[in-house]
Amino acid sequence: MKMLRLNVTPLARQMHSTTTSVRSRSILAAGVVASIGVGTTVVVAKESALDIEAVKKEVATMLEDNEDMGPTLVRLAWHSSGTYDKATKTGGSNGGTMRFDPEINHGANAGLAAAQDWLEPVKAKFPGITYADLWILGSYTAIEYMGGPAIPFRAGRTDAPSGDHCPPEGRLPDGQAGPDDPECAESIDATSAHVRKVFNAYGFNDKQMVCLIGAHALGRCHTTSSGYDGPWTRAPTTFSNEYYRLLLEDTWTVRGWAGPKQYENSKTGSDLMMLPADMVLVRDPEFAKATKHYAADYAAFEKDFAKDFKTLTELGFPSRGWKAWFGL
Ligand code: ZEM
Repeated sequence: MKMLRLNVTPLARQMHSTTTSVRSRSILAAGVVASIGVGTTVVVAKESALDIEAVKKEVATMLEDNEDMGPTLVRLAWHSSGTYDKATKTGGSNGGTMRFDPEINHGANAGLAAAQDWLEPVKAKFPGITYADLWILGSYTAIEYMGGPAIPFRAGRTDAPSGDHCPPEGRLPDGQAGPDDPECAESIDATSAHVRKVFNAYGFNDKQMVCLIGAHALGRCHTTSSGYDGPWTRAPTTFSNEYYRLLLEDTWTVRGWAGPKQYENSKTGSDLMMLPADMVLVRDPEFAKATKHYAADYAAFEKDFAKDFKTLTELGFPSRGWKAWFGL
């Protein structure tokens, strides 16, 4: 009996497992039969990489044509994952349920049908990958493309067959909680409590929530989607810790306009924005500790973000131990 040797680096192991698990559903016929240990037979792909690398390349080519898609692809993955509820072990990225009504029509998901459509040509070219996996892989590709960390991808999410599997609305955070005046203490407390409640329900602590919200270095608010308006940073398609630095160093005042309550910078222009939920990252003392830490140390942010975003996007997608290596 031939033993399969697995003396590879951790990153290579991840890539190996993704390759085999995607392949096991898509181009199994191309595989070879191998045996591991006693009496266990698995099919291992013969060629390397269907490949996750080829899918990533396809997404990267799309981003070359329109780099503004990058942040929205990150948001697609976040919203498909941020429906997880640790208490009931429901929701999360497994299932790709945001394809269906009612989830696609949840208020928080406004604008994300377009992001799903962008990935359709990739899905058409690589039908072996599930939507649920493609959305997460798309976000990892975008993060890397925008200069952020390479996040090891684990494939194997399945697509739910219908909207019957959608999670309930209300698990994703709102831009503000509590009284309408975001300057009052009650509103600041209520918004911090809201952010904690939402992220605690996924299983994250204060430092992890601050780290994940650091994704607001990317992209912008669209009045046509959330009603809020504008970018958080001046380099919205570059992964960075600029968001924390701006939160701490600029002066933020409530913007006088007809839209929902949001802040604008007043020290270095009035071209940027913060949500009330962003402002609690400096106004809440515990959150502020993490904000200062990440503003001062990009390497720490990059490292923690890679880890926390992987955790977020694997919520409800349980590790299957050694079997995951072989797509079982
Ligand atoms: Zn966001 N986010 N988010 N976020 N988000 C928006 C856009 C983006 C909150 C929120 O209300 C909003 C996380 C956490 C939280 C991104 C990533 C991540 C928008 C604007 C709003 C209103 C949507 C629009 O109009 O298109 C709140 C309240 C959060 C927690 C308290 C986490 C965590 C994220 C990833 C890890 C990204 C990349 C965008 C930009 C999307 C784009 O299309 O440009």
